[in-house]
Amino acid sequence: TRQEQTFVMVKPDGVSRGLIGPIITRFEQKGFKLAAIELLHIDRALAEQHYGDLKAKPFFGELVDYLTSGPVCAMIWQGEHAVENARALIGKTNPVEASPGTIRGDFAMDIAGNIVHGSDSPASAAREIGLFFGRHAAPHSFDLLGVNPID
Ligand code: DAT
Ligand code: MG
Repeated sequence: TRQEQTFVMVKPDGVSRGLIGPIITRFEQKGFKLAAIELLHIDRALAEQHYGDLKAKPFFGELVDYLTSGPVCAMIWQGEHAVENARALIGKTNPVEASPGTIRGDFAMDIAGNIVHGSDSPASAAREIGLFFGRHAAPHSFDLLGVNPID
C-alpha cells in the first residue's frame, strides 16, 4: 500500500477552544500515524506564504490576522491516501456545508473560523510540510516514508 503524508493544522480558535485532543483522536481513530507535531505561533510572513494562492481574495487580510492571532498546532499525518482521507475527515470548507461527523461539521459554525486546515493535494502537502517543518526539524523526526519506525 502506498503511504503518503499530509499537513494538518489546528488553527488558533481550535487550539484556544481545547480541540487539539479531539482532532488528534479522530485522525488516530481513522488509522493515520502521527509523523510530526509542533505548537507554534506563526508570523505573518509564514501565514501569507501558507495561503499564497489566496492572496487576491478579499478575505486574505482577515485570514492572515486570524492565523496569527494565537498558537496553532502543526502536524504531519501519514497513511494510505493521506491527503484525501484527511480532507474527508475535515469536511467542507464552509462549516454550514460540512456534514455532521466531520471535524468542521461537528466543531465549527463559521467559514472564517473553521478550526482546522488540511492540504488539498500531495503537491500542496509537500510544500506545506516544507514550510512548517523543513527549516528546523531534524529529518528523522518526520521522514517516515519507506522506513516508518511506527509500523
Ligand atoms: P480549505 O481550508 O477547505 O482548503 P480554501 O483553501 O479554499 O479552503 O481556503 C482556505 C481558508 O480560507 C479556509 O479554510 C477559510 C478561509 N476562507 C475560504 N473562503 C472564505 C470566504 N469566502 N470567506 C472567509 N474566509 C474564507
Ligand atoms: Mg485549502
